[in-house]
Amino acid sequence: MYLSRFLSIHALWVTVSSVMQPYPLVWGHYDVCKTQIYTEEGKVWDYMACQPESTDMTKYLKVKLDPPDITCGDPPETFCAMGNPYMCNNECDASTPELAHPPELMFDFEGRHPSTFWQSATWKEYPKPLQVNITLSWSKTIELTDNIVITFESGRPDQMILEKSLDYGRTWQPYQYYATDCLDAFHMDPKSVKDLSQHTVLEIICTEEYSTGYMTNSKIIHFEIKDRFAFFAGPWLRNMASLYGQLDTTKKLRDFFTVTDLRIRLLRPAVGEIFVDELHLARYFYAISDIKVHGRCKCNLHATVCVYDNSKLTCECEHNTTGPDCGKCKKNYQGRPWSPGSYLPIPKGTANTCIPSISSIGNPPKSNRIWPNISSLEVSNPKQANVCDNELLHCQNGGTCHNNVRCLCPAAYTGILCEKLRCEESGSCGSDSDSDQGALQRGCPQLLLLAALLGTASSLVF
Ligand SMILES: [Ca+2]
Repeated sequence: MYLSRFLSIHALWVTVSSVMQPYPLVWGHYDVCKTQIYTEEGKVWDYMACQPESTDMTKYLKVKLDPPDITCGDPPETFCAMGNPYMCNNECDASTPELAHPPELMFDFEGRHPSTFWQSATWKEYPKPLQVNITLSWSKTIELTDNIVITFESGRPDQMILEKSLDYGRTWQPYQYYATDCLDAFHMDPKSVKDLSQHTVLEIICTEEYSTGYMTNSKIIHFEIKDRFAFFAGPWLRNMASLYGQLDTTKKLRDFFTVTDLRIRLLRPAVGEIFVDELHLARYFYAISDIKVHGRCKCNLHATVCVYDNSKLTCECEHNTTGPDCGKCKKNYQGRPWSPGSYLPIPKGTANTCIPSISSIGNPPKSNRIWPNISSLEVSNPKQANVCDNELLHCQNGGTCHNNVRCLCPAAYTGILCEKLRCEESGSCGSDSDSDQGALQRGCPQLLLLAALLGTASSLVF
């Protein structure tokens, strides 16, 4: 009986929701690019910002090793057992499938025992450094949505750099340094992501958290995407509106999570002691069983589908846009300059569709601004650039845009776009004793509903 009542309520909700179009049934996912609505002029399309779902991006990458012949087994060699450095009769032989450790074993399905893994040659040329670059290429800009996780089968390296490229491998920037001794290896003070803040979230740090020696049990290295999101969306990523607001207004932040390639630079294998044991150099090598990279194609909020065809990812562009990233207007749709979609206003964003060219009326209208140009994350000094306007970047919750540099928020709200409840900052939301009850009653239920809806998606979809 309860089930049938639930189903009828659910059916009613679906009916009400359909009538209430244009909002898609699920808010905050940006999974619909357009929907038909009824207006006084009849049926018309309503366009909204949209993006592909977050997915396992290792299915679409190409892997390259440098030096190319660094994988063990050609010629066959022996190495010491993991965890027992004095049992050195294990064999790696590239020509025998059971004894081979090729690079693709870093990306196969891991769930059986024992793990499958890639393994390098051993450090037999010591003291010449044993260094390996592992490059992962997508030939497409992608946006990372979850932690990069590298699982070692050997000890975690004493020194390693994770790097990223935004231009298909032409130039590289460090993402994070990893070392047992940051000062010694990279002349950097050790830090962890927890030491960062909203204002320093883009800082490149060296961490000692993941490099503790040869014999430790933990084999995992993270690059912490979610901890960085949490500076804006809260520890459980509930306040995604705030994160979306920041990603929209701060190009540098968005670019930080965007890559075309990643490069893992293994600079010194796990030694775990002060001196390298020169009599047993077969103890030292790199072995990786799994690499996880979650993300989505970057389609500038103009597509929900990204197809993999001929070993290449391409956005299926909507909103009259075209190009691998939907980065320009289609021919005959250049009536105004191309612009990416916007996450704001929540929940369905702004599509910024390309409109038909007006070839008969001279020059097309010029847009004042296409993308907000905040040059740093110092949002406490918003005079640096446009923060809001009345077209693309709306102040939320009844805030008004003041000279394009800041939102004037109602008393109950705060944040760069008035997206945050002031009571959240003081931790008094929902408290009966809160003096600003009126504001609470107006604001909290609406925001909590939004937070709940977004929260269901936050584990996978950012
Ligand atoms: Ca594997």
